[in-house]
Amino acid sequence: MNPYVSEVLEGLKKKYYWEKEFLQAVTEVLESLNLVIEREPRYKKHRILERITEPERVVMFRVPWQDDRGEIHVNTGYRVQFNSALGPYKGGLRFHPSVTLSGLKFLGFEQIFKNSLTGLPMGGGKGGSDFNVTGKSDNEVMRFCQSFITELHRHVGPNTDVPAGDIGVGGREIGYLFGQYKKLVNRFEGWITGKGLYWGGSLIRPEATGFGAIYFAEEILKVKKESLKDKTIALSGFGNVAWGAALKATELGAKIITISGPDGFVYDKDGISGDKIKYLLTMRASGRDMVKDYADKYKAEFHSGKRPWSVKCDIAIPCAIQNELDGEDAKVLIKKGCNLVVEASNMGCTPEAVTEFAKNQVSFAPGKAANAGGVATSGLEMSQNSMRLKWEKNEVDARLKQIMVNIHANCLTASQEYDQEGNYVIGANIAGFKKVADAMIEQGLV
Ligand code: 2IT
Repeated sequence: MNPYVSEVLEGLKKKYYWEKEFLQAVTEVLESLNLVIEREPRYKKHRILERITEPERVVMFRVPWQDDRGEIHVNTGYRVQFNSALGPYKGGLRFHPSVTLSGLKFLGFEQIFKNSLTGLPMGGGKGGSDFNVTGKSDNEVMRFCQSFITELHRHVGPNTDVPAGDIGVGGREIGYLFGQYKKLVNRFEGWITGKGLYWGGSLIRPEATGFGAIYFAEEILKVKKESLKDKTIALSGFGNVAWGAALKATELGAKIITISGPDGFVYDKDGISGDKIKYLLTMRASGRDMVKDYADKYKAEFHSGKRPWSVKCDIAIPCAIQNELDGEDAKVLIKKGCNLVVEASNMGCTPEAVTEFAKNQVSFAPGKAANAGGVATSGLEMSQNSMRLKWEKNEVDARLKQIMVNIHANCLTASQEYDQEGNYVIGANIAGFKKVADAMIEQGLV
């Protein structure tokens, strides 16, 4: 490893030794940058690696709220404003009991490079809370969101920091956050994306992450002179991302055979298509957070407490949460013939899984490239808000597709330039990094 890269990594491992997920994400990115650091001395001269791994700002705050019985609860809220070299901080809010500062730092760090890859003017950030949405009434969720944004509103804004949804934050939560912000600042403005279609939201934003991942998969298959037609796909999750991926993949002739939730996974040998895909939305809206309901309704196999990676498939697309596919899962998938893995979730695969894919010539698309369609369409929502215009569905979809095609091409070109052709991890990290690093140098030591 390049001595500068290892010096920075070692320093971070000492300084933030308890931040496991953050260190995992940083290690992957920095290791990919070895050759760039060697070929381009300006990055060391300007100490870009130390600067880019430290958030510009972290806001952490108390979120008190009352449940329907009048009991008081307290959660922790965060916003990691990681990097604003390319534009206002941009990235989702995650409400989930597993949320920690380490997790949000990993997500915010990834978001810098993902947003850079989209080619749109967006910096990187992430936020959220350890609040558990599951089992809460609408009123409880509303009171929580109002309390959360009553603090956070002073740190965000259309030209400062533009949040969006993520796990646990969907249309309902974005509505409550938006309404309270508007009341506080007395301005109707595009400071958050994923808004409702009648009040500033963009068409295709709900579908965008899943659509984008499938467009990216198509591009990889094109290089191999293949297509999605008749491919069998295993998905995890059953939320917004899995839903969008299922819609687009089935439209292009592929067959979806699994979805999953915290309770286990469903194997539907007949394929998940048409109304069955619509039913994912019903399950999500029920707030139960269970996929067994699908198995009961459509008489499909349900595997309690298991992940879907033991099935025979051509393509695996993790759509749920970080580290949801590990080295052992990878070995099983490979043995059963899977030869393409597309991360629609952020850091869905462990480093051991990614190593297995590389060893076995399985194509692998990292999340920061493959799931960039979500934030890219958020960027298009920001553009529409700034222009006070609303684009047609086809226009947004065509722009999204073009962005994914460009990201794929840029990753591939970067991998070739650095003698790692077809390594999308290295390609994405290098292509994403260079623009941000050069912008930081051009903007001086801030
Ligand atoms: O991980 C992600 O890219 C998102 N949750 C979407 C972020 C955004 O600002 O749309």
